[in-house]
Amino acid sequence: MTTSSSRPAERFPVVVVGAGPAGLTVGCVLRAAGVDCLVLEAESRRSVEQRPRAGVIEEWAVRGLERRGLAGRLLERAQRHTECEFRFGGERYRFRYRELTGRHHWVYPQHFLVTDLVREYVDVRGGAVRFGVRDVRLRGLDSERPAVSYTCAGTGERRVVECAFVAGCDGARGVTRAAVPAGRLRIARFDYGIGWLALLAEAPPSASSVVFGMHPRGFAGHMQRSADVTRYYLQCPPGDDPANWSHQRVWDELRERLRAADAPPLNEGRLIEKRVLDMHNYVVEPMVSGRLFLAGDAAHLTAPIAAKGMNLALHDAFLLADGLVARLTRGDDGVLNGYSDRCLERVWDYQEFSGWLSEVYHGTASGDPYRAGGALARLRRLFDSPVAAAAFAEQYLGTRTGE
Ligand code: RFL
Repeated sequence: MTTSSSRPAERFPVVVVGAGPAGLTVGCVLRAAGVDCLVLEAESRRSVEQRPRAGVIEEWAVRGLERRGLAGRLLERAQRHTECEFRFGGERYRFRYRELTGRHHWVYPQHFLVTDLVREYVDVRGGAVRFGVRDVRLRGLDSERPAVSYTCAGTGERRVVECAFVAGCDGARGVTRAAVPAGRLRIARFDYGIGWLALLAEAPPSASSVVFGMHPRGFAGHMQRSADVTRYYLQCPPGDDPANWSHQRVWDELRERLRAADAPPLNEGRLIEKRVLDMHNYVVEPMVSGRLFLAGDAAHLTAPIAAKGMNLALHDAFLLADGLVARLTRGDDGVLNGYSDRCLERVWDYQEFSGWLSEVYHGTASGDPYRAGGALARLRRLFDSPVAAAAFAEQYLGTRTGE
């Protein structure tokens, strides 16, 4: 590889690009198995530890983290959720999935998990990481010794790392996927044509569970994050400007769309995050090219409609890390060979569920009476058909397949 670096190339068996939930989990598992790796992250440690995003973690994912010694603080601090609530037609309908299945959800803010994983990888397991890197480039992915180069934060020096495998865990806007030669990957995309105003309010939760509000003005969601921070969503036009949503307008819309008989009033608070997310999905197939293995949002995006993205990132990370450990410590290629197919099975299952749920959330406000009628039929079925309720619970909780 040609480079302006005067230093000789470093060597690590694995280079992980991206210190999100996927990359850090891979790094922690490799370190525990005695496999050296280098994590390259574009942002600072402080920035990744403070980036609020997901909150809902499925039970199997927490068990997977626990088995790998990564769930200690999560189990101490996360909330256990046993039901969710749908509001439509001015009424409240509680869906008690714990009673139906014996299973629950965990709620733990993603940046708490990332903070725990950074601490475990760097401070406890002594893993190597470079924060603030720029211009990461991949070469030789089809050879036995790929190389990753990057520019160091601060010094601006260009460095090269040779490795046996690259884990592309750099999220939806990363660079690893783009390093694959044209024509190797198929990217399936779906755009819902819907926006969500994602809000974080400095206010205690206003209900004891997740609440989904289906209203002719648009979907609204309420999700606990911690004792004094609550996430809310408001359906809005895609590409809408958050500046169009004043404090007053946000709270008026939330109150209207989440209004229901006997519902407690919303706890209003300062809005500490306000951004518009355009709801779209993609799936990259296969998730492997040569010595590059994609994981998490780098390989597939699921709009936060069904709260599945981080769960999928963890599922990929468990399989990828186990596969790399088997290959690098025992010469066993079995898990790595099946990696893409096994991940994609769960990815497509969750993608399909997101589409189904999107129609439930957004059909009422579509302006199309046919879609609105169908959405209402789906909702009613959840509460008057035990078979439909069981099927929904299975997909909502992600319990169909194990880790
Ligand atoms: P991440 O978390 O995006 O991490 C990727 C990391 O790579 C870094 N990076 C680079 N590093 C080096 N060089 C480059 N060129 C780089 N480019 C990027 C980034 O800085 C970052 O640190 O991907 P990962 O690990 O795959 O994890 C995916 C999850 O973050 C994502 O799926 C979830 O946040 C989605 N999601 C939810 N998922 C759930 O399972 N449950 C939820 O409740 C849930 N809620 C949400 C969500 C996503 C949201 N947003 C913001 C889209 C709520 C929201 C609002």
